[in-house]
Amino acid sequence: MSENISVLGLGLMGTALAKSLLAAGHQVTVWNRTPAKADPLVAEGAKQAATPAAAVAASELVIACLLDSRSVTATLEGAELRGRVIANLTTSRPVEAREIAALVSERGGDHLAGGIMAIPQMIATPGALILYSGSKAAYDRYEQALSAMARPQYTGADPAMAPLLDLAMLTGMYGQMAGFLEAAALVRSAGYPLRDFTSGLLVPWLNAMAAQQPAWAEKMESGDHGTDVSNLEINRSGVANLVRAFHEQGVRPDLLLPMQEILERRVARGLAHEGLSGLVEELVAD
Ligand code: FVH
Repeated sequence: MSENISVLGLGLMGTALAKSLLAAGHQVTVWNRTPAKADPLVAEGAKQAATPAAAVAASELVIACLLDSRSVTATLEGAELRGRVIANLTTSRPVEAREIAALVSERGGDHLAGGIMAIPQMIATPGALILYSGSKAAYDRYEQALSAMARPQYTGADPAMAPLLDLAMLTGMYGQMAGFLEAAALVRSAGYPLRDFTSGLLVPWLNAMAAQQPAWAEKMESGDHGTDVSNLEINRSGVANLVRAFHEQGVRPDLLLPMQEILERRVARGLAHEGLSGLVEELVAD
């Protein structure tokens, strides 16, 4: 079914989103602070709105994909939101998502917060995922239209949930990147070909380790951090050994040191018998 959909923000991601909606046959109205960025989309059939308020007036479903939450709030200022669904796909902190949801609701609109798990080139391809949270009624009404951009997944009524899961997925990515950077620096110090190490050794190893994560997650949920794999004493000694090897190879272990500190702290509490899942308890702020 063809829908009227407005897109606010035509950066790299907003442009990809608008393109995918046009390709799926929707009537797309676009607005961007720098108007010239709309030209290629207009050539493909989009209508260009002169102001954000005009773009919001044009469609019941409005997708915002802007720099940050502040630019979303500023862009929506003065627009009539009554009867509109604002799907904000701008990367936001959980607190900001709740604030924008409240603002939209006060002005008579419905709200969905989104977390885009894709780069622009992945939009409208099978690997792309967009997490949503907030109004279930709005999600159900527009699920099919949203699926033109990426596989949609609803994560709950709390508007903060999709942004939080988005940030959690990014956290996992940066953690993996940190491990990769340290490993690459160590391997490079020995002159072994990095490409062979990465595709032949590291990636299969990381995949095997990642397969253990659901079991660790169960332990975290239950609070039972017992292990039959390797306890914290073994891991503490293993990481200390790693840090020494780094120094011996002339490589800085900077990205590994926080992990070592957390391991030491947990063991110092007398919990050396636990498995690695227990370290999650050390990350709760006082
Ligand atoms: N690009 C990516 O890979 C990702 C992946 C996952 C999620 N994001 C998030 O998407 C939001 C937009 O990112 P983007 O890549 O499209 O970013 P830019 O190409 O830099 O475009 C930014 C747009 O925001 C407009 N803008 C900036 N400041 C304001 C403002 N004060 N008022 C109104 N609009 C504003 C900017 O307009 P202009 O510079 O063209 O006039 C662009 O349309 C972002 O949350 C990512 O985290 C991207």
